[in-house]
Amino acid sequence: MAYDDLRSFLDALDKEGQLLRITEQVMPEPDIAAAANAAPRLGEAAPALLFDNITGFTDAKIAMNVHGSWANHALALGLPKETGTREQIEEFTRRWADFPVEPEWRENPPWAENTMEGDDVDIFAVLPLVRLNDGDGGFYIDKAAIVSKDPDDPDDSARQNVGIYRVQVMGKARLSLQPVPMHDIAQHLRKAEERGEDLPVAITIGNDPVISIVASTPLRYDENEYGLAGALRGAPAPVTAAPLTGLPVPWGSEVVIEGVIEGRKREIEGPFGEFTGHYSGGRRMPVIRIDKISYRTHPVFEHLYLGMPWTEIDYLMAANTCVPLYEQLKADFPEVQAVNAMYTHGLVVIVSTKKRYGGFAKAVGMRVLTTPHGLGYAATVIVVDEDVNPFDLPQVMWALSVRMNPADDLIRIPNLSVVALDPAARTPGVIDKLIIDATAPIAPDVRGHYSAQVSDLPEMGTWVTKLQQLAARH
Ligand SMILES: [Mn+2]
Repeated sequence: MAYDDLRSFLDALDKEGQLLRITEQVMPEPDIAAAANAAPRLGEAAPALLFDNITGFTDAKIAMNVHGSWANHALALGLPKETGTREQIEEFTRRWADFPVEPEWRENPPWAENTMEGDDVDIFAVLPLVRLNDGDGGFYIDKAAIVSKDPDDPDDSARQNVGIYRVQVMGKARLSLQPVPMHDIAQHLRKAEERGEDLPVAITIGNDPVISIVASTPLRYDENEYGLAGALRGAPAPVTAAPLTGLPVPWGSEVVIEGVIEGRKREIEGPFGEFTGHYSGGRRMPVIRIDKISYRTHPVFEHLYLGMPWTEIDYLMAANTCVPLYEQLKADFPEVQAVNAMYTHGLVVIVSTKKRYGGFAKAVGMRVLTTPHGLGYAATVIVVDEDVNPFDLPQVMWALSVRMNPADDLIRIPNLSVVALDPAARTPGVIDKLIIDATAPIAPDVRGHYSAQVSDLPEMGTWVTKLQQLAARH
């Protein structure tokens, strides 16, 4: 089942009992964010929230927590809502094999219904903006898919980019944006500024659920996000040309904002409560001039609460971080079995692998650091053997307990790149990275005094069944 817009997905969530319509009147602050903060506390089947009765607004609709549970993530991929975490990642991996699927160009996008341009632009008249955490420096748009082209090669669709970056509202026609240096839009902006140009952008809000997933996936620079969307949807992603910039944008968005990142200008942006569970302070960031806004009548403003994990972003960026890392590692090291990079945006990565020879696991760990994800995240890499499931944290703790000797198995590499948002770095953006080899040494790396490993008794499986039957009768 492929959803072409947010509304059809919200309807599907509703039918599945995965959407709560909050019809009682609420305050824009703090109710919207507090409810979205609360939603994931309801467990692995937490619902999306749709608010349509907000004090001070007429006809405003705000959707929160749309991807904020494993049940909703499954439905976004067209899977039954009961699908387990590991199964969702395995299915994501299977669909990756179809990547890329060329997008489908469509006419007459629903967001062409209403427009404002030039001096008439007023973002406050389109979006019911609300602040998220109580220390935020202003209104944010933090779940928009932002489209840009490589200024040196604008016709190469592989080098186009669709990404989610945090955007602060600075005025009725003015935004600021945080382009993390490891992300593709930062390369687009650098090239534009080297040419002395502005960078045209389209900021698309309220997208079909797969767009949000691909826009937050750590693809290689020359991989097209719509191509992944087609593979994940099992149908080409519907796109259309944005009216002012011609940028390829999702056909089904609620709102499309077009403008430019103004070259070589910076303004103070922040603070903002981030995925690290900490505020990032104010920093000088690029600014956007809005030239045109197109929007559906009474658009649904899709917004995302983030803070102390787990929140919606942790579900949104779990499978889509694990799978590309797995594929990129596997290309060099077919021995790699699985990758778990779902904790705090993959600042910690756990890899299970077979080994060719002594020292091999450490090489796998080093390779993680040079992937697109590793360049900005992956501060700690834990490598475990193939008999350890990296998604089973008690097993990972066992590997750390008995297969890791701090004398030989900790590799610390100084001064590597990391997102400036990582609060642990001494200098923002630079950190020492750690590879923990929690695999058992093999020849010629002969260390430790490992005797034969204790394995489950052959009769254990039969006894599991027997005990379950006895317990059921009890
Ligand atoms: Mn990209």
